[in-house]
Amino acid sequence: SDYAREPPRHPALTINSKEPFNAEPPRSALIESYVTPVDFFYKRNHGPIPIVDDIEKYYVSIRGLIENPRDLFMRAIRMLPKCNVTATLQCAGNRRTAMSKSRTVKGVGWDVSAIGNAVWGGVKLADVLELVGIPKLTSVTKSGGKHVEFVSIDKCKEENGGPYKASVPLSQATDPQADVLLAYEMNGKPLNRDHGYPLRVVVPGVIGARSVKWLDTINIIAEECQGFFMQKDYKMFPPSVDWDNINWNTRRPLMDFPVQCVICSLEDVNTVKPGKVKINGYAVSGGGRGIERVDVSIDGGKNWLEASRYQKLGVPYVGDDMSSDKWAWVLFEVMVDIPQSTQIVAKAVDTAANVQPENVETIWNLRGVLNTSWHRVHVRVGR
Ligand code: MTE
Ligand code: MO
Repeated sequence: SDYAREPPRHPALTINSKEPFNAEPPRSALIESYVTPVDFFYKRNHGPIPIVDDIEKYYVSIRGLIENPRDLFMRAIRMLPKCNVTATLQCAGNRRTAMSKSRTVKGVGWDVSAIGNAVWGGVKLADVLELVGIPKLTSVTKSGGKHVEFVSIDKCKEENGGPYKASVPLSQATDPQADVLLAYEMNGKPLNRDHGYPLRVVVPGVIGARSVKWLDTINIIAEECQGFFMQKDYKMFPPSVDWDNINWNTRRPLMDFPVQCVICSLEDVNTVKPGKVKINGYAVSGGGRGIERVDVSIDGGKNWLEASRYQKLGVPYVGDDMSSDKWAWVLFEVMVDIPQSTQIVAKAVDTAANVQPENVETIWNLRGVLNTSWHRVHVRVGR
């Protein structure tokens, strides 16, 4: 079958769908380190994992509304200045299972671990586009190009057997500060097959769906990509829209993800001994916005304590561009005293003062995307 040559995977992953392979680590694995080990990084696919055997023959075609189309071999890509960007990738479907409990949604179920933080090594897309004659900070080319489309070599049934694709605005692609990468490394090692070998896009601060793996072609186009995953998926609809009255054209493709925060040190439900319990988790926001605050409640949201935040272990998180990784999550930690069985809640505030919605019902949507409601876990106190 098409799935006969899938790569090996860590047995501790929870498999949410086998073919295509979709899996996430136990939540506890996410808080063991700031940088998520590749084995424990969630895997989100829409088809079989492609095989690129001959790296010497592999190249990316750059074409479309540009003067000088060009095929870039790995050798040429590696000659550009190398950048390492620490960025959190999060699937828009993270926490979908919890949303489906309020009302059924369509999509692969995920607990809270469709997210990971990695050091991506590669070249800036802005430098690559400069090679083909598009200057930095360009929002439209002479021939009318306004978007940059990434086309993969994989095959998805949603594209009728065609490749996965997505686009970002040219202004973002040519902005060196936006840190859009063509990455060939993850955590200092060559990308593995699951994560896009030999080359993938990483769009920091944006839902994972735009970070196209196994890159084949870069198209400079006038309108945003018309592919399935841009136009018929990964959009957020109001709670009133259902499958019989949906009009996909009324909504924009999701890009930046909103502020998110999750408790990872407890499953729902865990039993703890009465007394001190350490609460740990992650918090992250999109668009390069930092985390201003993480609040934790041990009485279901009546009273709150502020958690401490860090990126590097033992170094308090400051949240300015100089001393923190602006595209990366922060881990949080707070000691609480739990005398009796209760509901523990966490919520974050980002540096633009955005807050999370209290209840999932108010943000329910039929595709089950962007569940950023307050994260709640029940603890039973026992012995
Ligand atoms: N790129 C290709 N070619 N095919 C895919 O199915 N899935 C996207 C994105 N890029 C996908 C893709 C989605 S929805 C997400 S969330 C991320 O890849 C997941 O990246 P990861 O598997 O490296 O964690
Ligand atoms: Mo995703």
